[in-house]
Amino acid sequence: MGTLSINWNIGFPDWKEVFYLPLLSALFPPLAVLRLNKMITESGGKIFASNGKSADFEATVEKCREAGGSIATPRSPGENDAILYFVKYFNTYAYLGIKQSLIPGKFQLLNGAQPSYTNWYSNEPSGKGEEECVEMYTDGTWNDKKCNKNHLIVCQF
Ligand SMILES: [Ca+2]
Repeated sequence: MGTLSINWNIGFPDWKEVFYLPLLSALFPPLAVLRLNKMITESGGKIFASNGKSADFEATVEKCREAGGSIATPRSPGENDAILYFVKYFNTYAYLGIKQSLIPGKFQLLNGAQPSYTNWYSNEPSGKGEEECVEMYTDGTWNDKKCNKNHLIVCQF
């Protein structure tokens, strides 16, 4: 085995490739190149990746799960920036792993936890129950939005 590459047409690398990424990218030039090209970003030990494709919220959650990760969920300014990199690169908003709770206008992580970090655009969230998902704008701020838009798939591992 001399080379190792990720087939972005099929999906994301599986968790083993991601887990051993630092080692692998030292050993296998293609991964190092991938990293150099910033198709993968990191913050605080968390890895974020995008395949440049778009999907609605539910499909994004599913694609990320299939890839062995989960939909990107920023918990700090650094993680927000790591996701923002892709949003800017592909110039496409991305859904985040944050959703409206049972209380209209109140948002929570997909596991039900309260977000410890938020980056709402001014006067957002504004949906008053009509906008259950959260999208990231190209300046990194957040907006509550309906879940059926075609947005950039960004996953975390
Ligand atoms: Ca809104």
